[in-house]
Amino acid sequence: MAATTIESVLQENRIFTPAEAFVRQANVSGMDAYRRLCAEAEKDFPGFWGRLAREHVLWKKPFTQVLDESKAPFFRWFADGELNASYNCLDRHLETQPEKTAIIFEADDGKVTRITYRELHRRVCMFANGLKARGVKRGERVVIYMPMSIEAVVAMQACARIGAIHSVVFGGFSAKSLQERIIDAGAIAVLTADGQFRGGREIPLKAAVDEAIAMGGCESIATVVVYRRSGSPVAWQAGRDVWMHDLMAGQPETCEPEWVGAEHPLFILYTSGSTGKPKGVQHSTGGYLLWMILTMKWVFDHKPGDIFWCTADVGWVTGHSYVCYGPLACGATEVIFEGVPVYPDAGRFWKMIQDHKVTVFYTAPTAIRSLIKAGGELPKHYDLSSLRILGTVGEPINPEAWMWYHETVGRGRCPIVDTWWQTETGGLMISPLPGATPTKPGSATFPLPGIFADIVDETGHPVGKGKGGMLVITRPWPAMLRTIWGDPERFRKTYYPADFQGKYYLAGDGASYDEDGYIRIIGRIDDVLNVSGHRLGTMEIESALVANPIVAEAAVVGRPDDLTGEAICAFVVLKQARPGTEDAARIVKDLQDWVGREIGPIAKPRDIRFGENLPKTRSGKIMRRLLRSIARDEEIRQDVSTLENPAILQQLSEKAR
Ligand code: 7RM
Repeated sequence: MAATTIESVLQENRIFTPAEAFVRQANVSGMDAYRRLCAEAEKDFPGFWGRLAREHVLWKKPFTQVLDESKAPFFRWFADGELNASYNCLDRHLETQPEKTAIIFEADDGKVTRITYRELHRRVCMFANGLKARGVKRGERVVIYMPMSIEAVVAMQACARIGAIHSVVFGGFSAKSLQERIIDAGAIAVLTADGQFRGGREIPLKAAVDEAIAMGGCESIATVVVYRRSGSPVAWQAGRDVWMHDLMAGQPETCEPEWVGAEHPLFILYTSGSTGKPKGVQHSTGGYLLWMILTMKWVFDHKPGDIFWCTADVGWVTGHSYVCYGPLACGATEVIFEGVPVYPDAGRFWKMIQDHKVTVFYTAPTAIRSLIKAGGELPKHYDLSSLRILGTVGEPINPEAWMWYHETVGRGRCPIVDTWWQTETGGLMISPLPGATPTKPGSATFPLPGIFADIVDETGHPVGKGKGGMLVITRPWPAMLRTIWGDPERFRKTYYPADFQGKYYLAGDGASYDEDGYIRIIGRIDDVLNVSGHRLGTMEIESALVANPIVAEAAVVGRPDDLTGEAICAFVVLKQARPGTEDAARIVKDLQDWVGREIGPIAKPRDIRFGENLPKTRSGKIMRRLLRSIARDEEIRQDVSTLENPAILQQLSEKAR
């Protein structure tokens, strides 16, 4: 494990206390209420979770045991209870509020479509019946590769309804990435669309599915369901391919939910790790759903009159938890947006908040920074008075962006919840409660009730106030990942390493406590980059580069970037001679496009530099520290005495443009 005693250099003393009126109406009202919940969890851990699970989730068969630790770290929650996630998201609202709008969908071109809980339920049932007719059964894996749409939510909910395990692949990933995920999951069906619209451009999706399957190894796929979005022509394989509307036509409008055990996998979502191929993070049904409901109520202070908008794509965990499951389980009205924040202009988000009277708005720091840059004054031209809570997720938010969000978007009235969590944690973990926690810009503040987090040194000892180290979670929690699909050993080694006697969940993030015990997340401690809030393994990008026939060796590091958080820098050794300036520019472009095809456009290296070799120690280890300095155009001050080949530092410092 890397040395990780991190010194916090940032001093932030501004404190924002929630307004009295907000506190009074909040679901968790005031710090004492927060502390009471924490104390309850501390005093009787299973009692706390058992109470909440009985109060907030609808069970077909009640559970008798809350937590089974006998096979730790393979924890089991509410294991003998039975339920259905789609029933909890839809059917429970049919009696109480069938005509309430569930989703307000705004297309890229501005067209708005609303759907009620009754209608959403009907479509989910019809689609679920259609999937069953194609032989999709409980436990089977279904890959979803769809644009942001009501139909994507219908697809996910339909899988949940029949107990099939969905694995959503972000529409920005390439055919190659899609193929790898289809194979790893052993999927029998792919649900996709002809195309999607983003920023006025049409991007084909079905073509990538065809390409992925043609690459081979996907023989398990018997069905490809296609949602007609763009109307553009697509290739068709009779027997295998079916239009979504044809599949649904004539299907019964109700579908008995498949009652599953609480531990039944709800979904697999692939995420980057520091080594090897992406990990299929496997989530459960009961514990996951409970935590989505609780975090909606505690952190987003959910109320029946809210218009909730989480801008994340359903291809990421944030879109699973706070687009597909959390809001619907709470009977919320939510906004789903197909497009991008800067189209037709950088006022799009603000216009949508105004038009739909959004009350709770949840987005990523990278979006906030890009909107500041593209039009920091624009929010002033819109009526944002409906807003009452602002949230961020995905990466550390710099205090400047936090202050802008607070003042210019929230007009100083809205608490900001800076929510720290991961694909693996399922839902929010460290976050302010809007009606309780005094916030500090750039701090995710404290763990939520029932979550036991700490910051420790390499030996697992808590570092204490004013110090930095590694972020760990010291007790299991209901929404935690259960395993890595098909690789339980990798799960154990990655998240419950022997360094801490297998007792702590290692988040892979560095963090520090300030003098008041506030937690500040510093960033990854492993070889994972965070580009625009998206996790990318350096290994994945290196493997993609080396897969190119002209590349001999590659190393990838991140450098800080104002807009995207981190930018990807690649150091490449070619099989041919080191290129001159003109050749270099062409090869850079070729390699960027190559990585775009291998993984997806988000993984394209921003800078590529060429050397005859990489800086290595005598034992052959690449010295990434040095590469990081070079990537930042810093003078090299580190000790280079262990370096085998110091001359190449000069070569690598020359940037190819
Ligand atoms: C939800 C999500 C997880 C990684 C995580 C951190 C970083 C996320 C924050 C944050 C600072 C935050 N899932 N991260 N939230 N860093 N403050 N509020 O992003 O699996 O894609 O990424 O993102 O490094 O480990 S994720």
